[in-house]
Amino acid sequence: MRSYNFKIVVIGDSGVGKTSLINQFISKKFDKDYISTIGVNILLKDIELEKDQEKYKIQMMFWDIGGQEKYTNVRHMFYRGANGAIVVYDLTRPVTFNAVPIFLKDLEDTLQKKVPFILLGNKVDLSDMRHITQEEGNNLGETTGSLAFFETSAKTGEKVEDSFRIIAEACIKVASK
Ligand code: G3D
Ligand code: MG
Repeated sequence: MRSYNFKIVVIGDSGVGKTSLINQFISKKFDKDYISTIGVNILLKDIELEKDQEKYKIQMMFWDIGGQEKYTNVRHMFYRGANGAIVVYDLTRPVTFNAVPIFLKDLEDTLQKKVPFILLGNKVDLSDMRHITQEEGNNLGETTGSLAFFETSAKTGEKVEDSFRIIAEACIKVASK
């Protein structure tokens, strides 16, 4: 069985549900002191995947930025060494949708390369408050080059597992090239 460690950064405006999505998906949490000093949470989850008749053991390390996004040097440190990204907006708040290309540009400018990412429109359970249609989300996913687009709910868990597995598979693809 082949083993990999992947660093996945979770980005998007404040309040879109980044922390809630990771909490919905993960099993372990670590290094609280480190976290509070730099405003970053690092959370681990081990998963097993089978792809092209090969088994993989993957440690996914999710980096969740706290309230320090406004500091350029914190952001740069946060992004460094990322294997993949999960970009999140809140489908009830257009301002968070419009921020997606800005987050992606910042990530790619910092890393000086493209990394695989998925786009999530979160809070799909709040259907009465929706402001961004699924089609708009899909289109944004296509124009930005995301591997996949999902509408998720960190509250009900809808599509959370599916989307996190896709980013793991994409990282394997890149790593085994
Ligand atoms: P962030 O880490 O991106 O800043 P959080 O976002 O995970 O802290 O979530 C911000 C708020 O949105 C939280 O509410 C959280 O419970 C809520 N939230 C996150 N995801 C969902 C979702 O899918 N559906 C609904 N209904 N709410 C969600 P509070 O009230 O604690 O600020
Ligand atoms: Mg958070």
